[in-house]
Amino acid sequence: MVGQTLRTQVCIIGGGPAGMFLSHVLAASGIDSIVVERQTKAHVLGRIRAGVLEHGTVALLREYGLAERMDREGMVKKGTRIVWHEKDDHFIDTVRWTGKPMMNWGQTQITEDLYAARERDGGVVICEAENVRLHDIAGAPSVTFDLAPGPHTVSCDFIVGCDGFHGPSRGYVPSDLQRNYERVYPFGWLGIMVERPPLPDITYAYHPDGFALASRRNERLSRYYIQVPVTDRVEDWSDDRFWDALMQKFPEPMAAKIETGPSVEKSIAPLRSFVSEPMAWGKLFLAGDAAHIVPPTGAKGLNLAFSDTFYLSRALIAHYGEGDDHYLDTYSDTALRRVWAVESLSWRLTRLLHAFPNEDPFDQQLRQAEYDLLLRSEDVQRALAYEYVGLPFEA
Ligand code: FAS
Ligand code: PHB
Repeated sequence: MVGQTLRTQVCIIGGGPAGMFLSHVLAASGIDSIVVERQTKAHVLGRIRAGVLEHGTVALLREYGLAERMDREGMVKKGTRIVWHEKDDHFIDTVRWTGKPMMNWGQTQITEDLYAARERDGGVVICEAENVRLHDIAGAPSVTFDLAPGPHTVSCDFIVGCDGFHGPSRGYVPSDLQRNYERVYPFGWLGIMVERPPLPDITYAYHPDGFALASRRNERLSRYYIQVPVTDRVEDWSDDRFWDALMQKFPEPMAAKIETGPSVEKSIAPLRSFVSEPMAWGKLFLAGDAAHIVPPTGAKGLNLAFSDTFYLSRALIAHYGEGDDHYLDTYSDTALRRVWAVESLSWRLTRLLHAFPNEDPFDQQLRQAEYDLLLRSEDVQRALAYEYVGLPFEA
């Protein structure tokens, strides 16, 4: 069987937002990379996931020439609203407290622009690669995979695992060194996309019967989520049942403004908090969901993938540019400091805004007390806005 042997500086496993952005940023500094993706390009671009960008992520997309469509069609947002059963709303006003806006722009659109940019710039992105294997990570690393007409090998200086939670890369960190931390939630998010105008603000709703979220993609496309038991299946939820459940979680005047319609996409995402340490071993580096997962309550998953690729690209550019390995040597610790801070925020918002089965009256009183303090303390409001807009990147 005729195989192929390719050579590059950085072999990136996974063509999601983390892998594609890293390849794009490295190319801007003249560093070669090859992206190896298991799925077809159409499959990757068909995914509907995140929709909220931190201030720092927006700045990165602008810096690397990926913002033209975002700045034309994306929606700049001053913050996110929380509505609470039988209590006043709270608006997480990131502009008031930090001077920084956020952006409502879909992960799907970002990934489309990344694939277009790699194609335009002659980037090597290999899709439909099967049986990806990593070799000799502590020495002369290489990656092998199967793709017609035969086995392929990519020899490289470094391997970056951007292959998501279910990808193989994380499994190559020696188990005696690896520490995994996990929390699996007893509920998921049932989300729909509907071709109707959205509410003016992205709005989180706390209701004793569970969490709901009203979000948007553009002026004609809205995204809604409700909390459902982790055992539920999409087929259990007709559109009518979804709208009924969503409406009763929002205060009536706001529910009356929600424009319903047939769903054009419907899916359930399980909720998980997960961190795998270290994020580097030998010549292998992990970035994005390959190393950590946050529940979507804080809208941080995609943004963490971008902060990892910011730190890792800076490190690889210093390595190839000045032969300086300080950032490479400290990448895992630096990235994990931000990961854990964001895990903490995402866990706190998930605990605050979801109804947990088996929670007792003490838990419920704590939740009410936490929200009441947010309503009356400007210091607490400022602190939440500081974390929600996106923590600054470490120098
Ligand atoms: P991805 O998972 O995006 O990319 C990994 C890539 O690696 C994939 O293309 C995969 O096909 C490829 N891969 C896997 N195994 C491979 C192998 N063996 N060989 C080669 N390639 C392989 N975040 C939010 O902020 N808001 C949300 O609403 C939200 N919703 C989400 C819904 C779902 C169902 C999921 C799973 C995540 C959601 N997230 C959300 C988080 C999401 O945005 C992720 O953080 C983001 O996709 C992370 O990007 P990557 O690290 O690039 O990983
Ligand atoms: C979304 O728009 O999909 C979205 C918004 C806020 C979140 C999670 C998802 O916290």
